[in-house]
Amino acid sequence: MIGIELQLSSISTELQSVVSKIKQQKRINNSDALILFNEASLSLLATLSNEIRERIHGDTTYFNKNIHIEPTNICVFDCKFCAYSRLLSKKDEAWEFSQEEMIEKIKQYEDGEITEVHIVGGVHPKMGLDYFVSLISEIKKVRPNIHVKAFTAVELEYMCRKAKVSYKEGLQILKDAGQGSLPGGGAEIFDKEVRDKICKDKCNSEQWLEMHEAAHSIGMPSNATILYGHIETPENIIDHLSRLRDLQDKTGGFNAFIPLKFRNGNNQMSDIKEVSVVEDMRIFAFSRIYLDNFKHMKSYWPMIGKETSQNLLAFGVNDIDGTIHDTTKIYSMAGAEDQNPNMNTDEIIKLITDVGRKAVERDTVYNVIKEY
Ligand code: V47
Ligand code: SF4
Repeated sequence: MIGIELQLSSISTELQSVVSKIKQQKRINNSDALILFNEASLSLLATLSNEIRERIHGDTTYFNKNIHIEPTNICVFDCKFCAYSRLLSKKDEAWEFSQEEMIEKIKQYEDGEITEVHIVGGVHPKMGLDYFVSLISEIKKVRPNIHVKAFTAVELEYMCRKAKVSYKEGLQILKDAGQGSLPGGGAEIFDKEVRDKICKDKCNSEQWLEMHEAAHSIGMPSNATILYGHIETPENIIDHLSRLRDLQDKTGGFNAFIPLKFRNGNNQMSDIKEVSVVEDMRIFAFSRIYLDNFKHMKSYWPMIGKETSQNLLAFGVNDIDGTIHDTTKIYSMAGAEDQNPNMNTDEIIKLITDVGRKAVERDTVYNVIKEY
């Protein structure tokens, strides 16, 4: 308390009134948010976001036991930040797993050893709705209890368009096959001008939001992301969070928000310098404060790093995703430090408890599996 009073004495009256709103648990509007974003010190953002985190979760920090399956890196789209996709013409660096190979990957883990499979990949012109319905059904046959969190809104929009079904119909077909939820990728930045510069050809912002609304309407929860640290402005970030907060007010279907730091390796935006860890901390804390109707704030460690994820536990984060078992290439190909992302349960628990937090294993939808 003394800390925040000292901080308040040296800030503008505009920022003081924003802080006072936050302290009274009142919603901040977009002009308040801009003042907070531009004027608040890192320590003020830390104090405010940590208070919110501790009010909702105490010291609890969630993780899960999961693997990723990336069916292919062949993609019909050409996002400028993507280090991972290969067009059909550059076949030498492309991969395309068969269903049998993907099922074999899952069978490597005993029933219960992992609770979630996260499936996201390139948008392959020949892998459509039927293909993925069959994949999910086969997964559920061999591991009936596993939660399938699959396909970004970008992949889903393409699948539904090709199959000539509405978003709701397509999602219902996938749900009936056993899909449990949607990951948050593909959101990038909703502002049209920026989106057109970094990923013009894939699903637009309105379609991304409609897809998630359709999922929520049939009882499939989802996550949301933002791709930050490239050409976006503070106004673009606030606009992005504002559209997510509005949809969450309407549906309540988002579980977690995951800020994704732009990594500049091997892509068409490599000339843009990556932002500092201080900037990471500011974005996470700011998002925790602004998104007052999101319960969970996740730091995805394969992308941002283990140490930064640990530090972010003091900046609003209450979830650090899962064990991963070296099953994703999206970030290592874009220059993330960890070329073989893998953490065993003991390492994850140590990462959390070393900074005085409590480690709790969860399933995908935040049911508690084990407290440590
Ligand atoms: O949409 C691609 C991002 C996302 C880069 O919901 C990049 O639990 C930074 O959606 N630098 C896909 N980011 C990953 C994703 C995800 C990951 C972990 C957990 C969850 C979840 C979702 O990866 C893409 C894009 O925003 N991405 N390239 C890059 N160079
Ligand atoms: Fe394709 Fe996804 Fe890469 Fe965009 S980010 S090019 S949609 S794999």
